[in-house]
Amino acid sequence: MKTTVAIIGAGPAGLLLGQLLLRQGIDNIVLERRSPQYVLSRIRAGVLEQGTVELLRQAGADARLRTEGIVHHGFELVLGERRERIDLRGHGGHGAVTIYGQTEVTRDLMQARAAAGAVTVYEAEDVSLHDLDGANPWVEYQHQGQRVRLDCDYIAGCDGFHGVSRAAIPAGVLREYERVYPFGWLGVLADTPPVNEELIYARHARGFALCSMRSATRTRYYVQVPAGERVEDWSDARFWDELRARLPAEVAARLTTGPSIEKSIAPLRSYVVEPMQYGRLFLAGDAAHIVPPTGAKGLNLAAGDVGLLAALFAQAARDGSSAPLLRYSELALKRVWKAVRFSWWMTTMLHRFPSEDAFDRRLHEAELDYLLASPSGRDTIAENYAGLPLELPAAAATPEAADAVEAISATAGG
Ligand code: RFL
Ligand code: PHB
Repeated sequence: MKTTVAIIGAGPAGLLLGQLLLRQGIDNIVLERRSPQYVLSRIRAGVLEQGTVELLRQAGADARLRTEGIVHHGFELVLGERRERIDLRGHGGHGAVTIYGQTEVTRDLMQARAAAGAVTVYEAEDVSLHDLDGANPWVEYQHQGQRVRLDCDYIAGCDGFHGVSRAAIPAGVLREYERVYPFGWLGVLADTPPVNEELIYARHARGFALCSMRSATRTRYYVQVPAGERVEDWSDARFWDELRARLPAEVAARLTTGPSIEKSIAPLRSYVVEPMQYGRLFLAGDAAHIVPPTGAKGLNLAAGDVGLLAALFAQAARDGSSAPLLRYSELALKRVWKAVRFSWWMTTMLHRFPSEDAFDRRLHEAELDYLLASPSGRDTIAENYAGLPLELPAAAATPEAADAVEAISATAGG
């Protein structure tokens, strides 16, 4: 088999890249280790930046998102009993996010890909990457008992944090940056009406809590739990009691509870690998970086990476040269690090750390107080939450590349 771009992983990064490339006439094959049902069963992100929505439009996968997504122009930061709304529109900007589940994004992209007749090999086992530093890389995998060789011009490693792509890069090439947090998020999905119109991020002496949603009838709530906590130890009743205890009294009084549809614990980590490319392999999404979910950035960073990569592929195709692709890592990392910083900051400000003392707590309170009292402080939070733009060099500013970049920059102050 032969294709131009072999894409490893059918998560949002891999599927979105596949669609953006197809629309530019660049053929690709996606290899996914799991079944489509398994991929769709993972409950994850729920907040899309404007740039992500725009990329989904360019991918031809935004029809349902347009009707079912819920646009929010703000969110609440809650400190004990004090409620502060962050207006994403800031000083005359148009900042907004769209509430739409990652599961639905994945489903829409899967359907768009199927409609385009593009090949996705699900349950591709034992994927291995070869000759990454030569002109003719190839991928090998096992499918339905057969060994298959896929020759390609480029490989996109979109296989998440535990994938094989990053691990295929020779030792000594990559530098890793990491912070593991001493807690996780226990998340519950339930068919109950949201407790608040907008998302609530709550800082509380008992630990962080988040009230999110998927629709007018489905909620997604999280509470911070110590690292190593077991989900079996959390009955629905215990979860609802803990959530209620961390919310302001007036909000807690309005909380509707119900049986959980899904309940899981996710560890929190910040991680970046540099560079995000090696020879003809490009890493995108969670394969290259992880952020704690506090800033709602993971899926949006994955989209930003592949939006940039698709723009550079378009330019390379036009120029008949792979030179534009050489700048992928440098350009992507600028935006990645800013989101890593913001996610780390949100996490640090809002969570309770086992190691923190009274001095740390006063500093965090003072910092939040200062920012919330200052219009530019609020704007800084709003701008980062709504999403920062991606920088592209002038050389890549051709019409298609500019389109893709504009998508990511759509939130940059309107
Ligand atoms: P994914 O989604 O992990 O997809 C990778 C795919 O690659 C496959 N794979 C392989 N395929 C072939 N061969 C192999 N050897 C393979 N190894 C793995 C996997 O099966 C999988 O299908 O990575 P991608 O595409 O980079 O997407 C990243 C996002 O999924 C992730 O960043 C977000 O979910 C993070 N995240 C959030 N991001 C946001 O932008 N906003 C949010 O509100 C938000 N909330 C969250 C989150 C993540 C969470 N968890 C569970 C970590 C909330 C939570 C609780
Ligand atoms: C979610 O709805 O799952 C969600 C929302 C906001 C976050 C993280 C997760 O920051």
